[in-house]
Amino acid sequence: MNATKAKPATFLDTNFPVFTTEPHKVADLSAETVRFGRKELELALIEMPGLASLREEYKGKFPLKGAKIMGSLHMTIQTGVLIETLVELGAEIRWVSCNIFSTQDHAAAATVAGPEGTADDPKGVPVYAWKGETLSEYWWCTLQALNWEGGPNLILDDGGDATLLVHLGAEYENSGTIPSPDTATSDEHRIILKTLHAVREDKGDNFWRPMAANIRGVSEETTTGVMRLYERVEAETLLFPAINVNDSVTKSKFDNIYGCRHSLVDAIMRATDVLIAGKKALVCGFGDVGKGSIQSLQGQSARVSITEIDPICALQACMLGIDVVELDESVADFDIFVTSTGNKDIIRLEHMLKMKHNAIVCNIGHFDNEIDMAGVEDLVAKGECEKIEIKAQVHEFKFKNTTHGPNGKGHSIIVLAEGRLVNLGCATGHPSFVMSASFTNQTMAQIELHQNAEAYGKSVVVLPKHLDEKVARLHLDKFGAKLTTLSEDQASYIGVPQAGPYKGDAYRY
Ligand code: NAD
Ligand code: 3DD
Repeated sequence: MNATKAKPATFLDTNFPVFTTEPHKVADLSAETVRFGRKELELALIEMPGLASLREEYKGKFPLKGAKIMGSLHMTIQTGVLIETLVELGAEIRWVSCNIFSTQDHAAAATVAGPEGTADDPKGVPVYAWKGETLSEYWWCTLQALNWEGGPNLILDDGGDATLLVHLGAEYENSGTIPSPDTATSDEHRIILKTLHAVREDKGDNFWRPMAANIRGVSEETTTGVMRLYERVEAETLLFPAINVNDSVTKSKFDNIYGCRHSLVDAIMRATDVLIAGKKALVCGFGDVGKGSIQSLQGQSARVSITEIDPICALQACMLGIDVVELDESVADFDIFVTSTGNKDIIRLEHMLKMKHNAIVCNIGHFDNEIDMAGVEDLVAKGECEKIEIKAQVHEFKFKNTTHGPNGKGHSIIVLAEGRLVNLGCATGHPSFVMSASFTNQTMAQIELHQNAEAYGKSVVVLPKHLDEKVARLHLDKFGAKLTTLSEDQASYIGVPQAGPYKGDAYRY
């Protein structure tokens, strides 16, 4: 009698093998979806002069030859242009999205097909991403992109999830134990621990340390990911050098501000079709993203207020005629709520219970812990609130025990993208031109790490200012901007090199 062949282990509740042999996994690799994606990649490149210029500058030189880059960054059309720029510069790539709702499926398909391939004969890069992943599928995708013959030697991260998985994996292998999923502090934390247990069962207890040792560095895209890196420097647990791309001026003072100015109301309108003009809108946090979000809402003539903890940012708001309010006291006054703090527990259940009927609630920060989604989902589980899907990433939460809704019954709130970043969950994120500046910094950071990672030790650094100014220069022609030339005499008068950098490191743009 044949011994029954042991069924390969499946990964958590996904029914996927823990490690797949599939070269990619996307929602739809049909010819039409690939065509649509390829066309949008072509159009996007024209709007991404920084990346186009780097492709030209490094044509035939392959500065990233030998680089094996694992990318965890929203799989959008703009990211597709970044990926194909890195490939043109010589890199090998494996890619996932850094959010369960942010993938644009046609971008994923077109990136798998590649410029020389087709839906039937894909010649692009391995992408494991689709819009609407479950959390288990999300971490499965991250694991597949890291699982590479000989391992990746660079990471390009947005929010730090890929960096986190490698660090936790190596840490627990060193300590000899992986905490039980029962000790988890959230659903996502539980899934991460289960991921690490599944890997150990499948690959033993020396899978992550060799991978971590092979990784020469990471470039981090966003504020929250950078915060996590500095926490590791503080705790002396950072395993490899990191370049903080977010704090390039041509990233955070453009993407975080003008990108959100463009994409916040785009998302609210696509999700709800609500008139924003005249409505009272509250933005929690008045940093770069908060400033862009306020401008976005003001562009639609909303009446805007902010909350802040930082007196300097609060004073900036006052100077712009924006009210600075305290959420607990004013929650019932607003029609639209946007969190942009990079912090957690900003809008809590007690706030939701006091909100106007059909108030719109969304987050544009990186993670979904700014809004207490776990708290409101818990109320749904208890039967005290009904969750109604209006359409994908748009839900009505109908409270049963409040009395200020229609006919004195329970009120509702409309939550977008389930509390995840709304501009990528309910729209397509920032426009190509803005992402061009961010991704030109990313490409420069990857080249710097590939060429000089060991020079940085286990630290977090920012790209030098002359590269920041180079990124800005690469984007001026598109606007027909004409720079003034600084004379030698003027340069010495203000004490800067004639060719720049034109500002000191302490300068605040
Ligand atoms: P930032 O540090 O410049 O701004 C955050 C602001 O929130 C700060 O001014 C801080 O004082 C304030 N804040 C913190 N805790 C608060 C609280 N409890 N109440 C009120 N205000 C509080 O950061 P940023 O660059 O604006 O990024 C904010 C978030 O947005 C981060 O998670 C970042 O990763 C993310 N981000 C998202 C996008 C996007 O496209 N969705 C783009 C860039 C950055
Ligand atoms: N982000 C916003 N729009 C994006 C797009 N179209 N493609 C990729 C990523 C995009 C998020 C970025 O702003 C990222 O830099 C961040 O979160 O800071």
